[in-house]
This record gives sequence, structure tokens and C-alpha cells, in this order.
Amino acid sequence: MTDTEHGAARTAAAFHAVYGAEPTGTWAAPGRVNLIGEHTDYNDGFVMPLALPHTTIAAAAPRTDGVLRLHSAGAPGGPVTLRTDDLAPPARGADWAAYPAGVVWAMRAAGLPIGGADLHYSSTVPLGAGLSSSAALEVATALALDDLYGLGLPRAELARLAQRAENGYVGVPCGIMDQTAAACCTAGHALFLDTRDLTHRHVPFDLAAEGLRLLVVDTRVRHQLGDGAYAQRRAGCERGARALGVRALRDVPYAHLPAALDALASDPVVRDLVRHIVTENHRVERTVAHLDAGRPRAIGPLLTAGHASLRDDFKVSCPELDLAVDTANAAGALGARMTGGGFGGSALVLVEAAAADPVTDALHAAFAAAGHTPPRIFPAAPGPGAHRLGP
Ligand code: GAF
Repeated sequence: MTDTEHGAARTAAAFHAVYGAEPTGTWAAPGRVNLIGEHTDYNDGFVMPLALPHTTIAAAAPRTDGVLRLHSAGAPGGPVTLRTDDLAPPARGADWAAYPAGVVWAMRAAGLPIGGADLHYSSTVPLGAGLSSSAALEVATALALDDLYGLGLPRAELARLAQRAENGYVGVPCGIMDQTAAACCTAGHALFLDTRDLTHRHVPFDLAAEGLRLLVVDTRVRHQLGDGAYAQRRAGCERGARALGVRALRDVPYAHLPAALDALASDPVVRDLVRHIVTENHRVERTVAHLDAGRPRAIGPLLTAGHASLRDDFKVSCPELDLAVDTANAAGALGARMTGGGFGGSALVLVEAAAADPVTDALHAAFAAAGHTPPRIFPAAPGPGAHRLGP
């Protein structure tokens, strides 16, 4: 049995222990790291996430009485019990159950014939590490309900419903990247996604075959997206688009960046946000070009340049993330950057396989010397997107 099969069997057994019956099935959705393309998703831009092997597993069975029961291996106590008819935003409290309840709300608000259900969750996606544990929870729920109620919705639609749950029910103004990564990624590939229309392409990223490793460095600095700084960046980008007369910053071509920056000279905060978004979209396109041409090592400097832009222009880094990036590069990494929303969470590091251990040692030593909490460091190879596990 694989780890995932074990996880499915354990989650199904726990469902039985909680609800006294067999689940109809089990479904998994992964966390993600974003290789490049940060904060571009709410600017209609390009992103390039890949699925982690860490997943949230939902065991579920439908109910005919309109009751929704939600239980998590990670939360103490019995199931949260709600009536689907009563679900309405805003969610009461920022409780984990708001995410799956929000998915049920979003599906029903979209007119989909979703009734009640019993759900039990287990997860190996690190929480609060900027690795999209919320999107994994939402997408596992959306896929389970889609299957239980025989809807057969396209993956991109499940991602949109999951995002609507988070925006409209939980109240977090996130973009669409994380939910699409959880729903649409495939093993061995990064997902080149155009967030304007969700068209995407699976770009081969076979690290092992290339003799490379991608390390995820969880700084253990926790940051919630809902607490204002993310929404401020988003509002600043919208202000920039309005000032430049474009629908979204994605519509500012890289070649027009100098003129756009001149036009925004009187608003340096917005000017710097715009510089990040326009250069970041360009970095995504160059990353894709390198990977398509079989030059994965060449993306290293783009990762590091992306970090500098997030630190200096978008101002969403923090000392621990900067230390991780600088230390990894000084120890011989090909490139490194923060990944996800920022202000904490995780960095990623691209290294030659032989350099993975020395770079990991250097990171531990640097965090210890700085008096920071020890980071959690693990290699990530692109795993599959959401799927049914069984029975
Ligand atoms: C978070 C958000 F949820 C995403 O939508 C995205 O904006 C990301 O931060 C930054 O790229 O993960």
C-alpha cells in the first residue's frame, strides 16, 4: 500500500468511528508550492504552481435530510453540525469548518443540487505554512460533493467554486491560484496557468531526471491572509490598473513598463506594486520558456529575482524568508524565493541533488545563529492534483 492508500484507509476508518457507517468514498486534494508568479493571480496574470505530495483526504457520504456534518482529525471534539439551508455568509468565526461549509454554500448558491453530507478529514498539508492547506480542504470537499451528487463539473469550475467559498463565505480575498493548483495539477509537472481564463498547460518538471531537488523551507512564521496586508496589496494593484487605464495589471506589457512607472511617479507605493506584477509575469513567461527548452537550471536566477521583487517592491517578505533565500544562495543553490502570500510561510530552493544536504545544513545553522525557530525543510516533487482514492 502507498502512503496515500494508507491515508485513505485510515480516513475511512476514522469516518466509521465518528459516524458509525462506511463512507461512500474518499477523495484527496494536495497542498501546493508556487514555483513562480506571486500575487499575479488577482491581477489576471500568470502563475506556475505544482502540487505537493501532502494532501487533505475527505471521507464522505451523502445525507438526504439537509444536514451537513464536518469532522476533522486535527480538531478536538465531535462533528460540527449545520443545516445546508441555514448556510449564509459571513462565516461565524474563522474556524476550519468554515472552509468546507463555504464550499457547500458556494455550490448551492450556484444553483447546484447539493444536499447534506457527512464528511471526515485528515491532512498532511502543513497548516499556516503558506502551502495552501485551505485550498486543499476546499477542493477535497468540492470534488467529494461533485462525485457524491453526480455533477461531473470540470476541474476549473470546482476551483472557482472553492475560491468563491473562500472569498464570499470565509471572507479571505484570495486569488484563484491555490484552488486551481489543488484541482488541476498533475504529477511530474508544474501548472502554467493563465488566471484570466484558467487556461493552463502542464509543463514537465522532472526534478529527479535532471539531478535537481526543490526544497521547501517552512520558516514556521505563521501569517493569515485575512488580516489586511494581502487585501491592501490587492487594492493597491487595482488602483494601479485604474490609473493606467487597463482592466488588470496583466494588460501592461513588459515593454511598456518604463512608461507605466513614469505615469505612476506620484504614487510610489502603487508604482512599486505595478513594477512587481509586470516583471513577475515576465519572469513566469521566461521560466516556462526555459523549462520548455529543457533548461531547468536556468530558472534559478529568475526565482531569486522574483524574491527580490517581492521583498523590495511588493514588500511581502520577512526576515526569516530573506535569511532562507540568502543563505541557500550563498550555500550554492541555483535560486530561491519565498512562495505563497508571504509575511511568513515557506520559501523554495532549487538545488543540484548533491547540494541538497549542504544547503539544508546551512539553512539550519543560519536559523540557529539568528535565534529563529528551526525551519522545517523537505524536498518536493510535483504530485497529482485532486482525485478520488476509493473505494
Ligand atoms: C495566497 C493566495 F491565496 C493566492 O491566491 C495568491 O494570491 C498567493 O497568495 C500569492 O501569489 O496563496
